Amino acid sequence: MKVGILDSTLREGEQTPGVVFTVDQRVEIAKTMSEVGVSMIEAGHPAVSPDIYEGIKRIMRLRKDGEIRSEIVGHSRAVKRDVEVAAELEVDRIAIFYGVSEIHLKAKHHATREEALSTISEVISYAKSHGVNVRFTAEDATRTDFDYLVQVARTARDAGADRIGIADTVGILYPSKTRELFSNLVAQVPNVEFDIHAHNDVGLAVANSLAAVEGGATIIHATVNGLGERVGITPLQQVAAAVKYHFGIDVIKLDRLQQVSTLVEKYSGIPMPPNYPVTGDYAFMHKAGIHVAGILNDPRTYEFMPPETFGRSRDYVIDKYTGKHALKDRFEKLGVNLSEQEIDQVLAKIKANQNTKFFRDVDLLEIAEEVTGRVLKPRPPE
Ligand code: AKG
Repeated sequence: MKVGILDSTLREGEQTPGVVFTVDQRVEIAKTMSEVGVSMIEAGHPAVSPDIYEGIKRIMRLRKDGEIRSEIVGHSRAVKRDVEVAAELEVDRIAIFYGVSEIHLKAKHHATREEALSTISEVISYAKSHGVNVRFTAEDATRTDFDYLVQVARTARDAGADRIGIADTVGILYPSKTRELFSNLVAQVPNVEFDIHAHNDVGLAVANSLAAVEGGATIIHATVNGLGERVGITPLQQVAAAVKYHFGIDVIKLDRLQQVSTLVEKYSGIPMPPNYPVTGDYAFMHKAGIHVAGILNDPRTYEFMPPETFGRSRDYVIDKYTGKHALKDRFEKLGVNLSEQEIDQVLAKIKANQNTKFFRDVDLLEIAEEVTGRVLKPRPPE
């Protein structure tokens, strides 16, 4: 099994409502994504606006100087003018997209199936004449008649595309269908590689991306924090963790995920929910007494991914769910010695305050002083 990541934070990610990256931010994100080790960076659609054009220009300078190692992809409609704009930036690859479902053919392109095939072929050949690699993306591929999709993919390959993107544009796929779709495409359209671009409308983007890889896709499109149109596409942190633990493949440096997530959270202005997988504040935080007692004995009781893999550490919450183990551990960490009986008394007070959401260390010390009648000095933090 072979798989890499295309990071589309700068293209699909900027299509999130309310998100606009500056040129400097675009360059910083691209540099960081290259350091993190993604195979490809979709750096934007340069015909859309001057700042995207300028961003790609600066990214390509770093690429030429060897500071960015990931392949740089420029996005393009199946329109010659778009291809020319991307080609003049000397990107490694131009990604040309065209909606191929009946809905897209009729409502957007006003084209017959045959007309669509000839546009696809002509524009790909035109891009190839600029000496650049080409990915063709079949937009809305997952609502496209399968036999026609095969025709589209063969046409794109024969015109010179070495990768075909299968876009689940409306997020309608389901994992078993995804696997079947990709294995059938791989069987019927040889000598080309496939990408999966999965939207997350019902939360299945990660599952569909994994299923696509099982079916033979070799590149997964992802964005940091799952940004993208509507509710976004496959989140990088989730899919990278899943590929690591289910397929045993390190697609990127997992211990840099927290840093990229925080960077993109800052530049996008889209806050990271605390209960978000891998990079949310609560991803490695435990609460119930039984859980905390378990992880204090052996973290594997309630974790299958060690937080250290992601450059993080585990923690637990103190509230009415807390048990004695957690409380003893917390006071030990604070360097405060309490007898068994004192711990029981502190715990009783915590449980009596049922509406307190988090007992901080200062709150615990205050309760402990009240219970013991002693002035307690915690060990200064390291
Ligand atoms: C979509 O259909 O949602 C896309 O953004 C496809 C574009 C591409 O992957 O090239």
